[in-house]
Amino acid sequence: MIGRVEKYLLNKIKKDGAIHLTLIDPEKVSLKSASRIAHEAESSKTAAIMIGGSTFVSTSHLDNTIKAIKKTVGIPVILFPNNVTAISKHADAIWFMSLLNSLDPYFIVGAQVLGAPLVKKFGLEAIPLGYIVVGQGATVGIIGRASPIPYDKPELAAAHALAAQYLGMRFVYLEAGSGAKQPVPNETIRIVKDLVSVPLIVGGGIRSGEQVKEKVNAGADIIVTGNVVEEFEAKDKVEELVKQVKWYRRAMKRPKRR
Ligand code: 1GP
Repeated sequence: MIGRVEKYLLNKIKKDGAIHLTLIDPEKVSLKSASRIAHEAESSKTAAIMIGGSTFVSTSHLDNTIKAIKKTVGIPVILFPNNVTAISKHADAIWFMSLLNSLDPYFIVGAQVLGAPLVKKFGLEAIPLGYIVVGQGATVGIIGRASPIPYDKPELAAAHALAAQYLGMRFVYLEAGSGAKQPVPNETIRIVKDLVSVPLIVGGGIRSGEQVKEKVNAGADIIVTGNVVEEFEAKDKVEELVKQVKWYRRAMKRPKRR
């Protein structure tokens, strides 16, 4: 069943052409800066806040971070978990994700089996997501025991994405890894987007408005940025990134030349 947060994301993609989400890693920020970043990102029109990182963070710090963020923003807060310890009852929804190209069944379905009853108990909205690690894989590739899909094999990324769709996952995420030197190539995005019809999320190593424009033009429906927003003034940076999503929207609406 499609819940409130998922409907909100889908409507926003439909209306705006593509959207931007701000990822906050609770391990890297204090409560004060988490709530400041979220507030500034919201005022710069990011569509939702994602909470997660690749390594362990104490559950109480995770809970407190989300509570601090929820006090300052009205947009949805969505969990982006790396394990069962990253589930908090204070969020609005959870990307219920499977790392499709992990070599370890724990990250494909094991953690999900352990986490599902907790998601139910907390009343969290679960949004099914096929998660695919590409390129160098970065920390998430190591922790998730992934066999990252090389950038010169875009057709393999597309086959994984299509399998996710056929398995009933309603979003696909192409992940280059947090802080990746090279974000997901535009050509990979284009090839994946041509094959699948579910919304496509792209993240990892995206740092500039220009890159956002390229990724959205290639077919990304959702752009996720984390590092760059934590490093710079969140307001200015998110404004720069969201502006490019809007640029695309305007370009889409421009009447075609005959
Ligand atoms: C990581 O895709 C996200 O899981 C975002 O990556 O921190 O490099 O923006 P960055």
